[in-house]
Amino acid sequence: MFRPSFAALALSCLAASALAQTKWDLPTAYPANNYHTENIALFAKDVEAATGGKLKITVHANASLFKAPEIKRAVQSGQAQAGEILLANFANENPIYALDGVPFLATTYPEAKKLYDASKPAMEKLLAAQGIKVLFVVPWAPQGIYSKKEVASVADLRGIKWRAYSPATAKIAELIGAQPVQIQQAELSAAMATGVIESYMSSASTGYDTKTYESLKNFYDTKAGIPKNAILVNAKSFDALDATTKAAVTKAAADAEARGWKVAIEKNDEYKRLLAERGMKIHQPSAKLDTDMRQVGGIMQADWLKAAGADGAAIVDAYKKN
Ligand code: PCA
Repeated sequence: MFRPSFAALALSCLAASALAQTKWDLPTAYPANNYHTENIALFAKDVEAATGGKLKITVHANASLFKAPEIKRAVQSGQAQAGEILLANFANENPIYALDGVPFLATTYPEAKKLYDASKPAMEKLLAAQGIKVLFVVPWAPQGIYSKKEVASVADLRGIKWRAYSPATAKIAELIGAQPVQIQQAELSAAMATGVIESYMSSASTGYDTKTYESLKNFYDTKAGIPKNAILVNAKSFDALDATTKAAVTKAAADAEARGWKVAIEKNDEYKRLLAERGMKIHQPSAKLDTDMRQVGGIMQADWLKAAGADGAAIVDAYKKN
């Protein structure tokens, strides 16, 4: 009679659990030491621990698997089971994605959270129609302006080369008369070093991650809005999981969202301090620069409302009421 040895049994168990393991790739466009990526890595670790290794999520940082604008399509088509996107990058697909890129609509974290809550159902519905489920959403820091030269008003930005990362940041350039160049964060350091750009709008964290202080010396803390990243999963990949694995993913995602907002808020001042330590001049915008930028925001808010129609107006009303 065949009696399997303990070793053989152990081996076959191992083989069975290896077979039962599901593997997801999760591309992101930001560096491994950015708080968004660190938060995603913790999410992956939590999922692996909670499922006893049944679901393994591999995070691919710094646009190494897909470039920022390609990640949404990769998740939609299942080329990657999961991925992180900057919602505002997809403004041209639907105005709902553009909402947090509209300057001065939400300038503080509590406002950004309210704007998120107001837009969440519409955003999730839109993505669900494309076969995508939202796992969690985490904010960047308030957007300021980096510039090689000192800037007293937007007139000082006229004609200069301005890096844009989204349709909204390109539109800002157009409205202030700067020359927009679309460059994703992974290529930003090189673009600055070679003089392809002289200014851009982004967060203190991106300035730090890209060593902007080596090329541009001024940061104007305009707090022009708080864009967000969303971590997405292909709905079919999610639906293929068993119930306990699904529950583990959902729980880890909720934890990651809460942790991500907390860390984002805590790190904003730290990033500005780190920039200053490395030679960046952190300026409060002059009254004129602030007024000029708010004027740009007003135009873009009106444009957004026009593009987003009654559904958009309802979201903004709900946001302003809360
Ligand atoms: N950093 C990203 C998007 C928004 C932000 O703060 C970037 O500059 O690409």
